[in-house]
Amino acid sequence: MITVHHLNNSRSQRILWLLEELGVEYQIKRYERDPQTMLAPPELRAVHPLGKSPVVTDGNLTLAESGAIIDYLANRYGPQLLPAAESPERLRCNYWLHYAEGSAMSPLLLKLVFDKVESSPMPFFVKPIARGIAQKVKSAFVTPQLKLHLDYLEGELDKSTWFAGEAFSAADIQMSFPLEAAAARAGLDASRPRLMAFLERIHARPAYRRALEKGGEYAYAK
Ligand SMILES: N[C@@H](CCC(=O)N[C@@H](CS)C(=O)NCC(=O)O)C(=O)O
Repeated sequence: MITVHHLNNSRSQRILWLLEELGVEYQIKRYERDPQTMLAPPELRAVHPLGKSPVVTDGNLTLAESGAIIDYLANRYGPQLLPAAESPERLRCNYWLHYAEGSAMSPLLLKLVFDKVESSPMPFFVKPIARGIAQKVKSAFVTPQLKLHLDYLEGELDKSTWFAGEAFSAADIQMSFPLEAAAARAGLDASRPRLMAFLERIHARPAYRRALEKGGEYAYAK
């Protein structure tokens, strides 16, 4: 039996969605973020040393890292979510499985961190310095990088309906999280209509809705 170690409001939501798309039986083990630090609880480290979500166990196998998990589950249980082996679409699918976490998430994470620096309570005499540094990093690096990635992604969805081509695939599930995060907190809006239409399309999928019901709190499904 597949077990998804699922943290509220997190990337593991996309694993639940994948499994709903595949129609495979699975169980969920739930973990709650610490409301102050937003970190996962220490119990998750008993499953994988990094203690991050998602982690999936399947028989004797324990697997972390969303892209690797999606690749494994789609190969093992759902070839229908992978383009034909050795096709150009398969290469594209593989590209997005890596790109989502390897490239797209970096500026999003930096934005989260520097927004926190700006808004965190601190002694009054440090505040202007901390704010100044955060704003400088954001304006010189983070905001232009976010724009670069979002413009690129908008252009990619002009070439094909879904990320790997004309068919919905595992790539779209993996790409959902950076795009949902960008819409929630990094300025993705109606000025990029293809990306917004992508989010609308995935949010309307019955499997996505079922995964939401099973997963519980998930702030990014707007
Ligand atoms: N690149 C990893 C990132 C894993 C990750 O950072 N997960 C977050 C949830 S979105 C997490 O567990 N955060 C809580 C923590 O770091 O304690 C993946 O895609 O699986």
